[in-house]
Amino acid sequence: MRVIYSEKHALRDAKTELHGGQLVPPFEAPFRAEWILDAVRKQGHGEVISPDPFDLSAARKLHDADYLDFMATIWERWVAEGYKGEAIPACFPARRMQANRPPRDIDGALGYYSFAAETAISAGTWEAAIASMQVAMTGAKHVLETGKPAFALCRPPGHHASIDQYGGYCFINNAGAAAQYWRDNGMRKTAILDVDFHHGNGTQDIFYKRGDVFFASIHGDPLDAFPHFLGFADETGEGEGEGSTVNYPLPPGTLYGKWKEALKDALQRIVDFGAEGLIISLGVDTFEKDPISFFRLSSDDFLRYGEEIAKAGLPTLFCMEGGYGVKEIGLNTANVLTGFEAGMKK
Ligand code: Q9C
Ligand code: ZN
Repeated sequence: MRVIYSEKHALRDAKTELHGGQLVPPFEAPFRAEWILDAVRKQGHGEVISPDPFDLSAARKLHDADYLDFMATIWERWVAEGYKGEAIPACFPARRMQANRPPRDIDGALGYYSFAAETAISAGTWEAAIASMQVAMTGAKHVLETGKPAFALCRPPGHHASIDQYGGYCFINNAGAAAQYWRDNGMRKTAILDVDFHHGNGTQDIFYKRGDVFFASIHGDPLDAFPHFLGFADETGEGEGEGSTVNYPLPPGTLYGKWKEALKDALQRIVDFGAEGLIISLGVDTFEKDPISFFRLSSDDFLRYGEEIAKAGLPTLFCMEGGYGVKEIGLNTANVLTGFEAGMKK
């Protein structure tokens, strides 16, 4: 399978993540992309290309202009402010406060344009986020032109990035940019299936009122897992998007058997919707040994579900999302791609 990768991912190298009351080395770190690239090469997905230099015009259809301006300038503003650490928000527009006036003050702006505090912004973060979006869009282009699958090795990930907020290690919605690319280049209906352990709150937010991009997510029940405040089964879309969002929140300890039922249901819904292409938000943090998640998929389960996805018979782009800590993130990611290719031949 064609792989798209950019060395610029390494520019996203924050030193801190707010975790358990401490500033720890981030779970979302450069080694992830290197381990994944090694493993996909090892399984023969060796045709690795660099991304095309796409500009932000697709991203502008997903994210608000003021959010993108904020992201482009926050690090230099933070440095100019004289702060010593990385940029972390500490004050948010919470219940019964007003969330309609972007603050002039930098600490206020950080809280306004984020929904969580674990993700520290550092030098190079924005450049890496743009490269990651280009990786996704280049994958989308490849799939559209050839009809063949591709793996966009995106880093930083994207599925938590909403219309106007970053968080959960995400800044630009890469899968969303890929879907937008398909829509802008002739595909009438597309679908994003999010199999990352965490709910794709950003992707859902972006497409919630749109009828052209179906969104399905299988994830840890928000009552038990990040991002906590979105991803419930009663969220089904709004307006033209009514009926084109579906969530499968699942409990702690979920094994492949139950997870696969959700996957099959989601794929059926996507086929019934009439999607002409499928984007997989591929997080491998569903793995039993993931350090921050609570599903119990084994490495072989990733092979199996890759095969299931192929049965939908759609032109497919895989966009990397989460998966942390353990060496198996590479194996598990490569297994999905290998399983998919095996499924295509059946
Ligand atoms: N400090 C993705 O998988 N909070 N993002 C976790 C550990 C944030 C996950 C708690 C998790 C974000 C793309
Ligand atoms: Zn995740």
